[in-house]
Amino acid sequence: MRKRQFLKQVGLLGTASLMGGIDLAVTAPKKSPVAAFALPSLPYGYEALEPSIDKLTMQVHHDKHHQAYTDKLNAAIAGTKYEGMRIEHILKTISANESEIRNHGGGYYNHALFWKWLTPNGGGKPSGKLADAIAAQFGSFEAFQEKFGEAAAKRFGSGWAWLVADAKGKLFITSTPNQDNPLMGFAEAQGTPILGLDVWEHAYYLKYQNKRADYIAAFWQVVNWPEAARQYSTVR
Ligand code: MN3
Repeated sequence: MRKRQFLKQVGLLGTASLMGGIDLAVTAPKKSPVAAFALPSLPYGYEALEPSIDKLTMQVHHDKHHQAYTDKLNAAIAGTKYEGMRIEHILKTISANESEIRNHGGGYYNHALFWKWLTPNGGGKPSGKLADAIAAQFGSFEAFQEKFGEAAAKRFGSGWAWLVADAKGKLFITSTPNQDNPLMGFAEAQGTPILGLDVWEHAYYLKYQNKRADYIAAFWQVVNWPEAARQYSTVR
């Protein structure tokens, strides 16, 4: 491995000298520290999603749970081939038995998306291409909501419900256990997450206790449809 890296560096130096006039002492690759993943800040206040999602849940969920996933992901990739890789690439690359990165990398990524999929001015229905695709695939927005809610309600134990787009932009609904997501090659179905709902008890237990169905109903009041549409626009 060391030797391959060395040859790679020699190769880079060779290219640089061919480009002409570049000071090799300056362009020679340096061993610089790789930036670790950082906890993304919430795009709104902890209390902003009240009464759908309560302040204390948001505080603990973001500051404690998401922070822990972030820290443990950084610890798991330190010194490995994954260091410096984009998170999407890491999740697409790992195998099912790389459980530290699977759990904490999934947790880091899923929550980073989740905060953006919620907004105090949310709710309603999507518009534009995403609305058309939902109607084409599920018959109506209401039929989609029902099917998505069912996936969220039926996920046994901890996990996520997802609206996903395949490479051709075709939508489907799936759910994953724990912190898995549809980027992972070993997930039941692969694609780009367009909307996701965290159904771990830590996401709703303080306010809703065992009533996951009430939490799912409240989720629709704070969904950030423009963000889901933006995510969908990256697919095709
Ligand atoms: Mn969570």
